[in-house]
Amino acid sequence: MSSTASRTYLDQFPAEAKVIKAAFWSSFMALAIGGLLGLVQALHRTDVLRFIDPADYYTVLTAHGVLLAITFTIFFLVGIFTWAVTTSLDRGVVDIRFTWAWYIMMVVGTILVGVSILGGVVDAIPTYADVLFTFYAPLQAHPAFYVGLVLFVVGSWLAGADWFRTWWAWRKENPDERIPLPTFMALTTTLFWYLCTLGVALSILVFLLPWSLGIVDSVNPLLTRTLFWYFGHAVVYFWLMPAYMMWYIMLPKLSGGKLFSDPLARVVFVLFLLLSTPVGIHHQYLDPGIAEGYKFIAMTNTMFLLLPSLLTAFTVVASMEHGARQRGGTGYLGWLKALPWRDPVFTGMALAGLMFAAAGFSGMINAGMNINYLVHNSWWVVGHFHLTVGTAVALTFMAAAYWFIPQVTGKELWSRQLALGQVLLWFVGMTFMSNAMHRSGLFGMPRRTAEPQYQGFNFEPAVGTVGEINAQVALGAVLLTVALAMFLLNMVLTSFNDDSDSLPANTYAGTLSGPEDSPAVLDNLKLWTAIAVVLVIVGYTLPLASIVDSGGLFGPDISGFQLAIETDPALVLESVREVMP
Ligand code: HAS
Ligand code: CU
Repeated sequence: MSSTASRTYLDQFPAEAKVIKAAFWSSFMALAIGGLLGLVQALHRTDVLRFIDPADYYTVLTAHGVLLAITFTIFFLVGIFTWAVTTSLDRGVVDIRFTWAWYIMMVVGTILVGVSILGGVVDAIPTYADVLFTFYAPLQAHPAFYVGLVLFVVGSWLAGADWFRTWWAWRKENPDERIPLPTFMALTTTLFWYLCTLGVALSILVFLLPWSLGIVDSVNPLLTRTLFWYFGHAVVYFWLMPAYMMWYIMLPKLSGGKLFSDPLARVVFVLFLLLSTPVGIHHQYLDPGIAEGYKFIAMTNTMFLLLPSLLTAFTVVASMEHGARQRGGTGYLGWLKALPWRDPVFTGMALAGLMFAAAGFSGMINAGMNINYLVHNSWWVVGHFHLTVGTAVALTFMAAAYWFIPQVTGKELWSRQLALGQVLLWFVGMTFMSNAMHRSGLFGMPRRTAEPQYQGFNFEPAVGTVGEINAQVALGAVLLTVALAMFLLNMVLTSFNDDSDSLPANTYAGTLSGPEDSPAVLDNLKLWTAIAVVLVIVGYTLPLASIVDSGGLFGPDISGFQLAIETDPALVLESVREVMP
């Protein structure tokens, strides 16, 4: 075995490394399929290449959204949080069989969900789930879809329990020590995940699943929507927190320095625990049936929630600057040149951070109640989340994988050049695609439609044309797909690589200001959880009560929307005439 200094994660924790590797590969498989479907949609929508039936568009869109936003992200998360907890506590999980159990549960859930969606295009499979990744009523899926989601989420709950158990075991042996930062990050994230998934669990188990099984006749659509968004905003930070963790504990080291402030990082994660959930109504500014006052409260909370990200921008960039100056960088901005731009792990994460700065601005615009009316349900929103989850998160994960896969397999990365080209190409592709999507939203191009043709209208964007927007989106999508293929190729070839000479050691960044500089109360997880619960009660009790009061717990008698979409114009016209004679 190699010396302590150059030990990889595989050397230290061979059993855990196997589970983490499995989680990463599950994540990559979702990325491969989900990503390819993204290309299919983009080319269809922009009218560049059409081979799917427009009626199947929503099956493809659902698979794209679920596989990327839920499967790819969360499998990667459980992998790196398991790494973070075991590495920073320097001890293995309590019982590796338990670890495999939750992983397998998540896999079974994913397969059920995937097959349910596939039923939408394969006649031999009797399921359907064209409900998009936001799966609220009145769209209805086959029961198998909801059961799969439940298994997946319960699997993630058990993963969280696994991290807590490991920490409790460590605490017994180290009663007086501060929680190491990576573990602190994993635990606070897990706590808000428990809190927010209660909403989606309630929505599925009490309403959507019984409704799809025919046990109840109807549901209150606004109630299931509100419960979804109670979860649906916090889930975006569930995706983001592992990326933030990488920016805090890897980027400073890769830059050649140390994390500027451990206490500030703790404050940030505490703020996410407190504020991630009571803001979900900012996705419902246009929903009738929720009073403006509650929307205003959600907006105010959202604006407070910008703070932890702004603090992150400060701390992470300050750490990078510190690193660059250690490497001989000088000047106000000249230090940027001293950063290790040839390292794909660094460059991928730095570019992801840079794009997140832009994503933050579009998020602030979304969050403004009045300006949201302009962009809601337009392609702008799709541009926003391709910068956030599609780049800040996805690009960070891919860059991190260039470091992690060698750690958990003991094999050297196959090609650093290919990796560097890959992260750059992702950045360029996303610049084209997301910028065009944002702009198109400003002149009203809708999201979630296969047929956004404008021949019948006199359409006048302030800058450019519909054709130019479409061309940029299609070009961006093609570049992203090439980047995705480059990533997967590198991962596969790394797995078959026989070289293991220069593997990086399993470490993370030290700190300039450590936990001893922060008050011990920051580590009081019970206190922060209690406050988070109170904030949720304050933010949600009244809106939920009034939704139930006016729409009923199981709603007025509303049946699910038809899942087959009519594409024959004559029949569409006829059905419109029925409603509006
Ligand atoms: Fe969002 C819609 C508001 C962040 C994801 N968002 C969405 C949807 C998704 C999503 C998926 O208020 C669509 C859902 C659907 O299908 O309908 N979002 C926000 C706000 C933030 C925000 C205020 N969103 C995210 C993140 C996501 C995500 C993170 C995924 C991971 N979003 C909204 C709203 C809507 C919405 C409304 C509803 C819109 C509608 O009408 O439907 C904030 O958290 C953003 C804060 C970020 C910042 C940026 C800080 C900058 C940093 C960069 C540092 C730089 C570095 C690199 C490290 C303030 C941290 C330096 C490099 C060098 C070289 C020096
Ligand atoms: Cu949100």
